[in-house]
Amino acid sequence: MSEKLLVPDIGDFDKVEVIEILVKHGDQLNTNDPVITIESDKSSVEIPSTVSGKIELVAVKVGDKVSKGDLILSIASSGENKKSVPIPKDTESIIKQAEVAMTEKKEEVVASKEPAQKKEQSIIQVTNGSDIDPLETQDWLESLSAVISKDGNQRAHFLIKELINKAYREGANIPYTQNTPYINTIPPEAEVKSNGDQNIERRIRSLIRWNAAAMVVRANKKFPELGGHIGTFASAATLYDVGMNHFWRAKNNKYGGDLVYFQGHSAPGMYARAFLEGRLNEKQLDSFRQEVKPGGLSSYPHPWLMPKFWQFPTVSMGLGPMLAIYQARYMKYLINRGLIKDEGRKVWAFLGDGEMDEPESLGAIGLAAREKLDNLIFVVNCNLQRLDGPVRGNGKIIQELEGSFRGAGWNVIKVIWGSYWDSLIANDKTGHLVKIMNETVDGEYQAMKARDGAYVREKFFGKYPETQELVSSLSDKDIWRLNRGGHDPHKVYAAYDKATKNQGSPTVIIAKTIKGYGMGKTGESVNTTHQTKKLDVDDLLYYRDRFDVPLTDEQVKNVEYFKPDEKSPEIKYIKERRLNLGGFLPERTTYAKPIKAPSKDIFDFMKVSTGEKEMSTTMAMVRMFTNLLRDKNISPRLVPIIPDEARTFGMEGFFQKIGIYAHEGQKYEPEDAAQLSSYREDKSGQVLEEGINEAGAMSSWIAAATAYTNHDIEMIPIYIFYSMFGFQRIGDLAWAAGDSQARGFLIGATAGRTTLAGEGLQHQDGHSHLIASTIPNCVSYDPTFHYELAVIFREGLRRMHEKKENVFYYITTMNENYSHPEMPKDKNCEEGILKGMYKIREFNKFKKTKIQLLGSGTILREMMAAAEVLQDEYQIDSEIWSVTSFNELRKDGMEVERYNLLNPDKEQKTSFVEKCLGKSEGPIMAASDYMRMNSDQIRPYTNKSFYSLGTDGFGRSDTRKNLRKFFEVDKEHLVAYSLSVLAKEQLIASKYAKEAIKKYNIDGEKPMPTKL
Ligand SMILES: Cc1ncc(C[n+]2csc(CCOP(=O)(O)OP(=O)(O)O)c2C)c(N)n1
Ligand SMILES: [Mg+2]
Repeated sequence: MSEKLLVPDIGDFDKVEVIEILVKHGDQLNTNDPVITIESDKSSVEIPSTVSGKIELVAVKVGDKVSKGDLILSIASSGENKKSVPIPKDTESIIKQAEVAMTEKKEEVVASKEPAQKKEQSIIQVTNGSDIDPLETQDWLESLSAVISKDGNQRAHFLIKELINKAYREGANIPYTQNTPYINTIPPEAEVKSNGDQNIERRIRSLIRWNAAAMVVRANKKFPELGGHIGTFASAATLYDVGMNHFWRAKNNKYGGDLVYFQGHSAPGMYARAFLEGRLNEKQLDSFRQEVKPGGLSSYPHPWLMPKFWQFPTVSMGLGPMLAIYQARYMKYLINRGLIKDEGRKVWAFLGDGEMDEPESLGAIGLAAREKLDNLIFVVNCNLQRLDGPVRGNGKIIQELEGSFRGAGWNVIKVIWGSYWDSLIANDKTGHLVKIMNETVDGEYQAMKARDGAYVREKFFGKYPETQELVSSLSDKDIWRLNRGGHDPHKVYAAYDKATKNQGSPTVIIAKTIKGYGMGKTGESVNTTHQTKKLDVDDLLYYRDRFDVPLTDEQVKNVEYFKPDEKSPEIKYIKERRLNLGGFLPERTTYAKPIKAPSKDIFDFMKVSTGEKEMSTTMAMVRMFTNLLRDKNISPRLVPIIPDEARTFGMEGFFQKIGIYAHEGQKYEPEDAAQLSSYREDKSGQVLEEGINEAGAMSSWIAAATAYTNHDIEMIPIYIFYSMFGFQRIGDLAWAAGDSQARGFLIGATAGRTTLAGEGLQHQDGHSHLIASTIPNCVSYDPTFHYELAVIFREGLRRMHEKKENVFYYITTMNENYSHPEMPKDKNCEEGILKGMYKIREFNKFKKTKIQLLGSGTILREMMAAAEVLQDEYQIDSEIWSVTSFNELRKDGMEVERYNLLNPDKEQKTSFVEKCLGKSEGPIMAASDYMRMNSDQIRPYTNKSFYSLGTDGFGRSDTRKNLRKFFEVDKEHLVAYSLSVLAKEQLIASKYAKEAIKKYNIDGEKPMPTKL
C-alpha cells in the first residue's frame, strides 16, 4: 500500500521555498522524522513525517515553492500508519475529559436542585465588627477546636472553606483576609524538635558571631576605609546555623546538594564558620576585603573572585530572590527533561526585609507558585531595619509580606516569637496580648529592642490592664529575655523542618529578628546599626560577655579570634554535622563533562553564497540552530530561551520540534493544533518561553549557563531578545552573570539603530555593544554575513562548552534581508573574524588615492556600496574591512599597549588593529550602526588618521533608508564623508567633497543628530 505525505497547514504562508531535502528515495522513514526544510522570508521550519515506511518517491527538490496540500513524497506504507490527517494527539483525551466533566456537571445540577431559598433580610446587622453574641461565638469556636483535635487541621480547613463557600452562595459579603494574627504559624505543640545538642550549638554560634564581628573590626582597625557589616549577620546567625547544622546538604559524589543563596552582606558569618570548620585560617580572615593580593576574602559573595567558595553573587539587592526562583525552576526543568535525577534538592534564598522592596524581589513570586516550586525556600530575615532606619516604621513588614506571598500562592511560615513567649501566649485567655501584637507597629517594636525590659513593660504590656497583669510576675530582666522567633533555634528548626516537607508550593519563612543582636547600646536595634563596623573596647567586652566567648579582657582588647582546639567538642561537632550533611557549604565545584563542539562542516551551508536569496542574520541563526538540533551531542543541551518573541525572530518552528517547557504538560488543545508550527507545551519541552519578562529570561539563562557547576551538567543556553531590551534592561543581571562565570550565548536580535526600521526610539539599539564591553568576560560580535556568524558561533561552542573557558558571548543579529556572499578563501579570514576584523574587499584599480573603510554589522554593506561609488565615480581606491567586533579589537589593543609600556626594553608587540592597518595606505574611516564610541574604541591603536561615524542620538521610526540618511551612515553620506576625509588629509582637492555634499543634498548646517 502506498501513502502520501503532503505539505501540512503552514499558517499564513503560501508558496514557500524548499531549502533542504533531508531524505532520499529508498530511505526507511519513521513518523516524526524531519523530511524537508522550508523557508519563508521570515523563518525556516522542518516538516516532519506523519507516516512511516520506505520512500518510493520524493516529489520535491531544493528551490521548489510549496503550499499546503502539495505532495512531498510517497512511501510504501508499513501498514501501521494512522490516517494521513491525524487527530492532534491531545484531542482524544480532551474529548474524554470533557465528557467526564459533563457527567459530573449533570450530577452537580441534580445535587443542587433545590436552590437556597432567599430569605428576606430581617436581621439588624451590626457592622462595627464587635461580637454581638459571645456565647454563640464560643459555641462555634469550640466546635472548631473539637474538629481540630478529632480530625485534624486539614478537616478543619475543609469545613471552613465549605462555610465560606456556603456564605458566599447565600450572598454574604466575604471579607478577604490574607493575614493571620501576628503570631507564629506553627503552634508550639506542632513544632518538630531538633535532635541537636543545643548547648554546644549555642557555643558554636557564639564563636561564629564573635569571629565574624572580629574580622570586620580588625580589618577596619588596619584600614578604616574597608568597611563591612556586623549587624546583619548578628541578626541572622541562628537562621544560618540551624540550616548549616541540620538541613543543607552539600554536593558530593553521591548527591547534587542544596543550593543556598546567602544574603550578600552577611558574608562575614560564612567566613567565620568556615574558619571553625578549618577551611579558612586566621591569615585569610585578616585579609577580609583585601582581595588584591591572592587569598583575600571577598566583601560579598563573588564566585569570580572566590571560585572555589562562593556559588551565587547576591549583594545587588533583588537579584538573589529572582535568581533563586529561576534556579529552582530550572532544576525542575532539568529533572523533567530527564537530564538530572530528582533527588529532592532544595534552593534556599536568604533575603533582607529591606531588600524585599526591590521590585525584582517580589516580581517573580507568582511564577514560583504557578510552577509549584516546592524545591524553593525563601527565608526573609525581618530585623525590621534596612540601612537608614525602619523598613516599615508605621506598618508591619511581616504582615505585608505574608499577604503578598500568600496571595501569590506560597506556603507562608511566620516565625515571630521565641519560646519564652509560648506560655504568655497560651495564657492570653482574653486575647489582649495578640491584640497588642497586632496593633504594635514595627517602629515601636524596633524602639523597644533598643531600650530595656522596663520600657517594654510600660510601652507594650502596659497598653491594657489584662496584659499588664499577664507579666506582673515577670521581672524586667525576664521581659527583656522574651525572645524573637528568628533568634530561637527551636522555632527556626521547626520552621525549616516544615518547609522542607511542604509539597506543591514554594515556602517563605518570615522570621523576626533584631538587627545587631547582642551588640548592646551601640548597635542593637538602633537606626545606625547597618553601618557599624567599628566597636570600641566596651562594646567588645559587652559582646564577649553577652555570648560567653572565652577570651580574656586583654584578648578582647586585641580583638583576637577564638578557635577551640581541633579536638574540642565544638570543633568535632561542627565538622561532624557537616559530614553528616555531605560536606561543606558554600563550596563551588564542577565535574561537568565538556560538550564536543560540532564538526566544522555542520556550518558548511553557511559558507557558500546565498546567491539571489536574501535573508537576515536572524534567519541565518535560526537555520543554524535547526542544524545544531541534528547534532546528537549538542541537541539535548541547547536551551533556547525566548521572552515572547519567537515569532518576531522566526523561531515558531521550534514549538513543534522541541516543545515549550511546561511542568504540567499541555492541558488544552491549542487553537492552531492543525498547523505545522502549532503551540506545543510539554513536560519535557526544551524551549523556555518566558513571556514578557526579560529579567526572568535572563535569570533562567544564568541558571542554565551555570548548570555546569550547580548541576554538573554543561548546558548551552541561548537567550534571544530584542537587542534594546537586553543589556539596557537587565544590565545588573548581566554583570552578575559575568561574576557567576556563566557560559552561553546572548543573542541581541533585531539589532541596530537604523536596521530595525519602523519601531522607533524605544526599540532602536545603538549602544548594547558598548554596555556589553563593560563586562570583562563578555565576548561580543556584530557580524554582517552568515559565514561570520557560523565561525563566531562555533568558536563560542568550542571555547565555552568544550574548553570550559569562563566567558559568555553576545552576538547581534539583524532583521534586514540581503544576500550573503561566499566566505572568502583567504586562510586568515577565520582568524580575522574571531579577532575582530578582516579585509573583505579591495578596490585597487587607479593606484592614486586610497582610503581604508571599516564597517560593522549592516553598515558594512553601506560601506561596500560607498566604496564602489568612490571607485567608479571618483577613481579612489579602497580597502574594505569587515569589523566583526570593535570590542574584541579594543581588548587586544589595550593589552598590547599596556605590555609595551610596561616593557619598554623588550621587543614591542603589535596590536591586531595595527597588524591589519599598519601598512595600509590612506586614512581610516569607520562606521557602525552603533554610537561613534563603538568604532572609536580602536582609534588609539593605530597611528593613522582615524574618523568614525555612527548612530549617536535618539532613534525614531522611519524607513531604513531615511534613518541611515538621518544618522549619516548611508551610502551617500559615506561617500561624501570619505571625500571630505581625503580632502582634510590633503590627498584630494576639497572641491570633490563639496560637490558630493551638494549632489547628495546634504545640509552641512544641519544640527548634530544627537540634538534632534
Ligand atoms: C541594588 C542595591 N541597592 C542598594 C544596596 C546597598 N545596601 C546594602 S545592604 C542595604 C540595606 C539592607 O537592608 P535589609 O535588606 O533589610 O538587610 P539587613 O541588613 O537588614 O538584613 C543596602 C541599602 C545594595 N547592596 N544593592
Ligand atoms: Mg533588614
